[in-house]
Amino acid sequence: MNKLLSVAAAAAVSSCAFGSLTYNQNFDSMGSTNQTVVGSGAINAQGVIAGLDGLWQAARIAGTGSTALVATSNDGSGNSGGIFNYAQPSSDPDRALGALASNSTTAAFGVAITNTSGLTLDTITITFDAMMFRTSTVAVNKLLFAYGFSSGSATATDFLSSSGLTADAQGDIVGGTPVPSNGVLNPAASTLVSFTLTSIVWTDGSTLFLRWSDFNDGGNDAGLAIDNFSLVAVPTPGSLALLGVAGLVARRRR
Ligand SMILES: [Ca+2]
Ligand SMILES: [Ca+2]
Ligand SMILES: [Ca+2]
Repeated sequence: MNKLLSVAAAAAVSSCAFGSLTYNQNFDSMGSTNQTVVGSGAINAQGVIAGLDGLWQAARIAGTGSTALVATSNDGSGNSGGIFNYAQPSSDPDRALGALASNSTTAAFGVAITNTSGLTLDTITITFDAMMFRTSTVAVNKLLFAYGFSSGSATATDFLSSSGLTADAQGDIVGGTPVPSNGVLNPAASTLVSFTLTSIVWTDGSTLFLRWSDFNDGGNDAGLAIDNFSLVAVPTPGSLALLGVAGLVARRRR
């Protein structure tokens, strides 16, 4: 089978339509139970978040604690630092992946997606819901977004801490206005974020890393989260032209 025509079968998780790569995650497979992050605990030690597709990881990037992270099922009432399996109420099947920072635990989470399309991908559109389940007292909190590739300085084991990733505020998860007496935000706030990265060189076989890093702000921190994540990547116009020629040749040979 022609490699260019085989992309649809290339990935179970990242479905590849003809000439593009699509990946979606709604986090609902976590259910309403806590999810382990085996291997995390020490600063910058990454672990895979259980209950998802194996592509999402989390790490403690700052803080005095050393116990392994747990994606804790919660509605925003929790004020201990860590990562969270959020829903409102906490038994609701519509889950979101979140974080809240403290002195003991400031976390980052992210996803590693490998290009199995057979093409160099050039333009990436990312869409998600930026959510807040718990308000902050003093500062507008953010989960800072950055991206990078396995062909750069980031590896699969350090992309949550690598300085080689490129920060881009378009992908930040930004919380709402602080309130003097903070707590659960019910219903959770949700803002649609959508942006496009252009002039990307995501070569076939290399991995795209996306991360969101928390920060221990002054006062009590917000519980921020991501849901309904979608990524669509398309090849360079040159690749598309080649694809068109290849398709034409394939048809003529029949
Ligand atoms: Ca969800
Ligand atoms: Ca914070
Ligand atoms: Ca704080």
